[in-house]
Amino acid sequence: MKILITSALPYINGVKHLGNLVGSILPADVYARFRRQMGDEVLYICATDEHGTPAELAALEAGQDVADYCREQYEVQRDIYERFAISFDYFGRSSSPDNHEITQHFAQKLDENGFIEEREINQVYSIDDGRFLPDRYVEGTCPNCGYEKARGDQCENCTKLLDPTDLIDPRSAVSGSVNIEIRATRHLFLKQSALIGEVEEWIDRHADWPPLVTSIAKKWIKEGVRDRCITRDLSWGVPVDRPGFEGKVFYVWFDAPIAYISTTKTWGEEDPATRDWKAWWTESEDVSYVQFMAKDNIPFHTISFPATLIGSREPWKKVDRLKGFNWLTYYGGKFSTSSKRGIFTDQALAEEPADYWRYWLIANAPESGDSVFTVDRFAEQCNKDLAHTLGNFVNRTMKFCEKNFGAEVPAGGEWTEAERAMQAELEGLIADYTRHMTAIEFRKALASLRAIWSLGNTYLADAAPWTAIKQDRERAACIIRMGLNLTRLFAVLAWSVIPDSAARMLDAVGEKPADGEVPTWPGQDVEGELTVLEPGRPFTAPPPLFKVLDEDRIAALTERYGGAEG
Ligand code: B3M
Ligand code: ZN
Repeated sequence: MKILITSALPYINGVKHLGNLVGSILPADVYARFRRQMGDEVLYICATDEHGTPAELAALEAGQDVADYCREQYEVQRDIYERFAISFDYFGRSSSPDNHEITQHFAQKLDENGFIEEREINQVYSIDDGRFLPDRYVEGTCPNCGYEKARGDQCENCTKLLDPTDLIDPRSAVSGSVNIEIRATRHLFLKQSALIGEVEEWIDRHADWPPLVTSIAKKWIKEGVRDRCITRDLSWGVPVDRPGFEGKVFYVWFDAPIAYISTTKTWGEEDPATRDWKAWWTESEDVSYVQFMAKDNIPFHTISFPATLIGSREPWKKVDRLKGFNWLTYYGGKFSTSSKRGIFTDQALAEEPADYWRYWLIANAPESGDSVFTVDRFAEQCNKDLAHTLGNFVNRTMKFCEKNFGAEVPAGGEWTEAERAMQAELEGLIADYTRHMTAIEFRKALASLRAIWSLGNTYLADAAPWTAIKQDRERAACIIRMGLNLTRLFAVLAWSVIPDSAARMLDAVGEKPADGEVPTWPGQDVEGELTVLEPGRPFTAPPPLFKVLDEDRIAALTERYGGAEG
């Protein structure tokens, strides 16, 4: 099966926080890894979302040319995701030449098919800046609450939605100039109203979508989907190739989802002989397309982007499964990029290894509701599950073996009822885990994974090789051989979530996959899985896999990031 996976494109305006990570890129990565382990042909595509007002504003604030700013920030984000072990097949940029080309292609097709209309609208023009100002580039006093720094789209103080013309004493946010006026300007509108019937029919064919997704899409439709202005008076973006539209670009939300397609094209063109990029994007049963995103992005992916695809009257692949996330809160409040509240991805990596964050975030993914990050919760769960359960199991097994049998899988002894009972229970747990991963239910999946690790510990505690060794060396050998085989199996099962630790475990038992390969997901034959490591196979006990985050460490993290209201 071919599985196309995309995660919402991270905005270019600065390093993302943990809430962003768990809302799209990280779960997409875990799912991509899992499907590769299942033997599926996976293509995981993502890119930075580089156009629009926030990019321009961030560049302005950084005192940089916007193109330079984006180039630098792209590298910063790319590097962070690499350090988080995100296994993109390609991580591109929405500002790429391919995205320019394909965005213009869609605009042309939509126009040919009668879904684009030119309309004249009134917009704020700054005479001193020599440009039209998008709503949020206009600042002034809020007519509702008197706040002096209200933006043209919304007052941050009282949250009232505004039009720039509502503001008292309006001025340009770019230069502060008050020399501004309203001017008529022509823009392109996508006639979503003419496409919404087909979009709704398509949504109705997806009865299997999660309720969060369907209810958000339906709510939008019920509130009335209006034609949407898809051009802007900005210089940074995909230019509109049309007389009279010089100096205008497409709206960021028009070109950003198209970057899923164009980034796939860029990937394909790296090796056209083996990579048929178009096959991934042509409507067919051979490809299953799964998207990951936070819930605020759902309307764009269930309505606007499908309208673009459908309106082209070309057979583009549309999403089959859409996984939406609620919010991860920071001590119950919002993670916030603008007020730098929360833990950002670069900070997280500077504090603890990627696997700790990956594990905690996926175990607590905000699936059925919001979930809460606190340093205490993070430390408590990493300690309990990673250090005390998984780490201790591996450590105890290998240390005991080294001491009593040497650094190789010991021979002797036969399985007893204890091994058979454990295997039967394990089979059930692996089946649960596989089912939840297939259903993209991460919290349930990780509960199964934890249960699998605990089963190993219970088995070891009950079988008690440290007692057995005193009377029956063969029995102890059998238990430890099982412990080593469980270590391998635990690593295979955890690979998608904590890839670095899993690789170290596999390396220890001589089973680390070659570069570009992945450990195969266990099949029906669990007994076979538990006897892969045969007697005589050497191993190298790794240093402890996980450290305990002790009180000092927790205090230090709390002081740096702890819930003080930002
Ligand atoms: N850039 C996500 C956001 O920053 C937005 C996603 C685009 S996906 C095509 O809200
Ligand atoms: Zn206000």
